[in-house]
Amino acid sequence: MEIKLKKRGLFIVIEGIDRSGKSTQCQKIYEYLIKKNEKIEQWKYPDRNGDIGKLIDNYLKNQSEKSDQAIHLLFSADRWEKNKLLQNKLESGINIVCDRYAFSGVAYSSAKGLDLEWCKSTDSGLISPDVVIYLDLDPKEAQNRSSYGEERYEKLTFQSQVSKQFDKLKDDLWKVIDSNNNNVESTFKEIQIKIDELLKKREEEKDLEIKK
Ligand code: 2DT
Ligand code: MG
Repeated sequence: MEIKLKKRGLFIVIEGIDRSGKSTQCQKIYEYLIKKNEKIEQWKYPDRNGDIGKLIDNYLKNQSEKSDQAIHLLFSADRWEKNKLLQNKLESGINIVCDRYAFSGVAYSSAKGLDLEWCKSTDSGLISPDVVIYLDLDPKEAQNRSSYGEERYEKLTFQSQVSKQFDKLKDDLWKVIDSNNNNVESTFKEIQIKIDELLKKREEEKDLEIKK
């Protein structure tokens, strides 16, 4: 009998419109898993420091123009560039909590009128997350939060459209959390329940491997 104790890392994606509290909750998840002695890294898309991410950053800051299709492909390329690294990390047991992923890619680009299926197709084959935590926020509420409006997409009409597109992507993998109350702790409590569930499931899978 071969004993396989290798634990695959969890891939946790946080999604939502701008100012929905994703970065704050990513940090909370990170701290929570550190406390549990888990290996964990925080990732973020777009990765504004990378070669492709720099082009995206200029576009978001209105310092350059791109066609809707070209910017969509750049966002997608940014993910493909790191897909292998992501896979290696997960396989070596590192958990990854990621602020935005391909779901943002599809929601934001299709909100401009690009075909939903075409938007999805460019990310097809990327690693799938174990869960998509969606922080549900009324776009009108988002407007009142700090630093809103600094970047290209931060306008009420556009964010409302993005929110509608996100609704079309929700499936069984998603855990939707109402974050309109702006309460960091109560939002995190709900996330924690989901994470505990995933950790437990992974432990059970590991036990099964040993018994085989
Ligand atoms: P942040 O505000 O989180 O830095 O995001 N976006 C993001 C896309 O249009 N497509 C994508 O694939 C991703 C990952 C969402 C910057 C903006 O970029 C948008 C907001
Ligand atoms: Mg933003």
